[in-house]
Amino acid sequence: MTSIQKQDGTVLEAMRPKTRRPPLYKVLLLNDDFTPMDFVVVVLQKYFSMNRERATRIMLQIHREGMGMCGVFTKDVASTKVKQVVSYARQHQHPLACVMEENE
Ligand code: TYC
Repeated sequence: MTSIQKQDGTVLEAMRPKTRRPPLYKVLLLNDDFTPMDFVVVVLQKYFSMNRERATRIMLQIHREGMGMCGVFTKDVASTKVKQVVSYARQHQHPLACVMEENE
């Protein structure tokens, strides 16, 4: 933070702004043995606006590595996406897990 040294030796320090940017949240999909690959690709396209190529790449990365990031959002948006994805997966009887975590 900028500080100003006055002639009498006093130092004026600017105060830290009292507002902080709200934390952002990663939305993650977890791998499992039962959800079909095609279904995960559809989820990534439908809820995370990915084209088919990118969705396929992310799905395969989750399949190989156990989890993967779908995007970074504000808390409300992340929480809505998690609910929508889980609800859509359950409607189709798939165990797909979707979680959010603070983006440190
Ligand atoms: N592992 C699943 C299969 O082999 C595919 C899959 C990918 C499932 C990503 C979940 O988040 C996931 N059918």
